[in-house]
Amino acid sequence: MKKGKIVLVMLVVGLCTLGAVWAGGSAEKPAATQSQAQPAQSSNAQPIVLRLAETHPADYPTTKGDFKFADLVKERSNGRITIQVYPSSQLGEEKAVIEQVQFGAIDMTRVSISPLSAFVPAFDALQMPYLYRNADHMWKVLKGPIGKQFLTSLEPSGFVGLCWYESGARSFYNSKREVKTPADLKGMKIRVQQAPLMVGMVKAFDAVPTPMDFGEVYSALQTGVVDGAENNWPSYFSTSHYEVAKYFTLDEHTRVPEITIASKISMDKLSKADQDLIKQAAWDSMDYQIDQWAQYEKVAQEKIRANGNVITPVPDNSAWQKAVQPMYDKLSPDLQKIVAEIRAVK
Ligand code: GTR
Repeated sequence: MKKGKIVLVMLVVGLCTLGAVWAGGSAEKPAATQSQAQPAQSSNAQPIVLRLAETHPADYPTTKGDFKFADLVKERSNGRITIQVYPSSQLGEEKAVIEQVQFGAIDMTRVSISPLSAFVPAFDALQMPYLYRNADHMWKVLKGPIGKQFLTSLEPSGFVGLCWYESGARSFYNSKREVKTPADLKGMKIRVQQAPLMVGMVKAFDAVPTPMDFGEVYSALQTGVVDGAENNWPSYFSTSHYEVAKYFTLDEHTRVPEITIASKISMDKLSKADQDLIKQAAWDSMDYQIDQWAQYEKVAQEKIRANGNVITPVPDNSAWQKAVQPMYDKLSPDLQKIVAEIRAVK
């Protein structure tokens, strides 16, 4: 081969490589060999690798949902699309990860809608305290037209909403004393997710909100930087917060759905067929995650009780509900309308 031809072949190989990376988000290597012997293939046939950030460890039910989602994508694309799940906050804490998803540095993430609401405030309407009658009510909302509308509404903010996951109900826990009524929370320093709504909620209980990353809460509880926090049974257990904050009050003040989102920048690089395949696979992983959640929640609860933690039941939550009522009054008329629609779902 003449020198000029060799340079040309190298150039073509180089361009194909670039093209494939462009086509596949933070995609992987293209097949450089195909430039010579085989006919050119459409960008659809190139391997695509997408990175998904997850804050929880590999055995946590949301992460199991992520793996299920990745398996479905791999299977349905005949191995062409890989979703690499990075558990245990390897790619960063939720707020920073959401920012990176927004500008396309991370392709996907599974997060709580609380930190997401700092970017898309309308999501407050889906996480108001004592909004849902129970988990069934929440799932009717999320799987129905309201939930689907919320997923779609993310696009102008740079995200593509893929699916919802279960996250149980959140309750308060602390290292200081048994909390039986909202008045017992008064003055306590409570860690919250980085979301204005959560800050407002803790203030509504006359406690002192301290927003911080999830990964910092254990040592903050241990060193007394905060007196308490709030979360569901599985997170209280998997983080070992139950070992440093033994008082857990079953006030179940809110159900905050989990969500899987993709970067609009990453998704726009894919064909419409691949986007649809990914969206459907995420949606189809939901029931598996809900089932994993139920199993893990039961085990977490048993282990925490066996550890001797002080678990305080709340048979009548009317005082708790009353404390957060002003938060509803302060919502914008648009969000009040959505809240009314959610409540009307039977
Ligand atoms: C968990 C949720 C995490 C994270 C965490 C927190 O329930 O699954 O994604 O948001 O709460 O409190 O920061």
